[in-house]
Amino acid sequence: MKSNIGLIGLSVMGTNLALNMADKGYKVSIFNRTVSVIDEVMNNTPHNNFLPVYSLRELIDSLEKPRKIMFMIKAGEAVDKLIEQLLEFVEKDDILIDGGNSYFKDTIRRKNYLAQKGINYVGAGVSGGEEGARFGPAIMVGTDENIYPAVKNIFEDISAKVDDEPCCAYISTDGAGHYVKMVHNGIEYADMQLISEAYLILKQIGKLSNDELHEVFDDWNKSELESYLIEITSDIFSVKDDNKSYLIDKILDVANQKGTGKWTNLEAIDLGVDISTITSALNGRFMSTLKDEREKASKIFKKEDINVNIDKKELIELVKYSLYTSKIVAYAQGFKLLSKAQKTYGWDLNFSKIAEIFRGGCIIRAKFLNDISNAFEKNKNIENLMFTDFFLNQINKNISSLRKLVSMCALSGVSIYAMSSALSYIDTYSSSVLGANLIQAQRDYFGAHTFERIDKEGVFHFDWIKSLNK
Ligand code: NBP
Repeated sequence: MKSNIGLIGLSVMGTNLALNMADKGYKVSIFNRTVSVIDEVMNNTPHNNFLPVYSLRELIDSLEKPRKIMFMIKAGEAVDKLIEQLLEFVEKDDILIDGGNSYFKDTIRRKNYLAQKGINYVGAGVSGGEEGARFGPAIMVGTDENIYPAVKNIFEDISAKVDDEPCCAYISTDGAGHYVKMVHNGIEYADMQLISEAYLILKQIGKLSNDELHEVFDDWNKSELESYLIEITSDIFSVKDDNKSYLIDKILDVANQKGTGKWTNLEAIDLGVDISTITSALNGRFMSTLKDEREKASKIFKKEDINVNIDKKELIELVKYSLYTSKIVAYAQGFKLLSKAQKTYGWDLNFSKIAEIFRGGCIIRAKFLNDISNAFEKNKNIENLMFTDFFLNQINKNISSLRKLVSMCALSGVSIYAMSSALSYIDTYSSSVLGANLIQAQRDYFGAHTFERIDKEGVFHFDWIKSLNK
């Protein structure tokens, strides 16, 4: 009996995805460039539905046609190299599936390259890390619509389920799946940064103990903030190390990053979309790595005493609703970027469906995504998530909390990069007047860049210097 699918790349993600597929009854040919890894997998995590193969030739011969070959390998050059090697063996109508975190423009390029050779290409964004891969990731699929049915069943079967619905969807053509995964990762950065700011405020201003923080986050996880990240945050505050000290207090205050957050931000700059709360999260990570400089600066820069007179309960409520409001902004920015991308790259994106599949398997899975999905379902062509009735109400209800908290942090010198940028975004987005008329005037003054007027159609230039007799 031939295998249903081949899986190349038996590192963490590949091995777990292969096990997930095998559990669901698919026969999987497994292969890895360093072939000793194949034996390690067969020894450590054997499965009756695994067929170990030790060369690409053997892999090709083991698969039913049209062949489906998925790779879970390091993104970048490795994928191009592997595609070149596979081209020696694959036949017309075979389907190559890249499940790694590939850059979406690479996926578009590879799709077009392979299309010339009659080979089908799928760019699948797979979210959820090791556990997701093993027990149910969210899968965002970019490919030609007529190719999707060939991978739909297997992807739906292995994906996470929420209310029996698979967290897997056809997104649009070529790089759309990897794009949505990239934006998902950007939102994940913002979510984590906002939560860490909530922690910082409660710790520095509210002087909450780890036990109290555990309780607060546990409570929040029973509210509109219910999410995987809030849940694990609550857990984290309760964990002690071997010396019976809280582990969180022993962890260095530095957070690195791997690159997908950077791609989201570069892309937003390319498309001219403000995703400042997501950008703040990336900047927050950059700044965190300057630990020595920050230590030095903290001793020489003047700061007010963090001694705010506020009731603990009141502070917790302020932080809760500020976190919630800022989170709305981060998601609104992510979806705004998707909206611009669909126009730029010719995709047809279903925002409601995208929010729906984020509800399971993903690190950003949250109750809140139901509200996003419903909001977009009712308002398919809305310009901004913040315009939808539900979120508009939430923002108007909670903006004063965010305003009060940001002011309090500004006065006491607590760093809240992302929350303050969320407030600025709302204020900028809801300002009919921004002062950009002055920027037009300045540009025309020094560079004759011209300007538009509110009282006449057309483009104008004014001789500012001459009129001033300078
Ligand atoms: P890695 O990203 O660490 O990649 C290791 C795998 O790539 C190994 O199997 C390695 O084979 C293979 N590989 C390399 Br490196 N160069 C190759 C080449 N030229 N030809 C063939 N194979 C090559 O593995 P991972 O962490 O399991 O992630 C796999 C993919 O999934 C990545 O794109 C990653 O970004 C993405 N992803 C990861 C996570 C996560 O939580 N880790 C989550 C979501 C998505 P070797 O054994 O011979 O070196």
